[in-house]
Amino acid sequence: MPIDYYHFDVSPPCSAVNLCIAALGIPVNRKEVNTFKKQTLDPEYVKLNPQHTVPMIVDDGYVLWDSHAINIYLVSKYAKDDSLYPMDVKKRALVNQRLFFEASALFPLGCRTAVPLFFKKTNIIPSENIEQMQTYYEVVDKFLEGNKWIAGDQLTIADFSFISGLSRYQGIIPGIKKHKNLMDWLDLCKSTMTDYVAANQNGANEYIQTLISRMNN
Ligand SMILES: N[C@@H](CCC(=O)N[C@@H](CS)C(=O)NCC(=O)O)C(=O)O
Repeated sequence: MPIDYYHFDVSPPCSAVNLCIAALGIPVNRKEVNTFKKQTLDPEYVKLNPQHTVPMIVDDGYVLWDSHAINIYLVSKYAKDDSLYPMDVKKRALVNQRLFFEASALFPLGCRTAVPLFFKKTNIIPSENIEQMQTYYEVVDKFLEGNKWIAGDQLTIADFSFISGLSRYQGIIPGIKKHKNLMDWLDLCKSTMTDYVAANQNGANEYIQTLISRMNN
């Protein structure tokens, strides 16, 4: 029975899971939950996921949410090898470090910046958010110093998490272009990730266009 996959493609963490699903080539039963329409607050959804977030999966009755947890689970259960989430202790710890940075710093800043715009609470991005994001661009550029991918020399689930956010944030917060490692890695993701356009680009375009139109009003 295919996995039920609850998603909304404008959302960065859903793109992270889309990219992982595409890389693994596993069939899923896609169910859109539109966060703009607050569908995550439907009582049936909250019963499954009290945090009421997308993405979420239900795999043969097993319910799991949070993009990082989902990608770790999918790779651990369905991948042919461990390349996307290495078994080697030090390689895995590095992937985890990147994931925790994305989950605790990068994504929350993106969220604090985008959500008030999406819900028309403001039409500006505060200067401290711009400065903080630019600092993060610099940090991620350093992660990539001497590394082809976010956590070393091979593609891992850390790349899925980082590209889902950074491909969106770069469209609303300037400053990424001066970071060569980051620009090379963005190009590498675009040209090599499976189903990149459907899994990430389309959602990123809608995210950026919506926020730019909010800022112009
Ligand atoms: N850390 C979570 C973040 C999930 C999250 O915050 N999702 C947002 C969309 S980007 C959401 O579902 N918001 C709707 C709500 O909170 O009701 C993950 O990686 O999955």
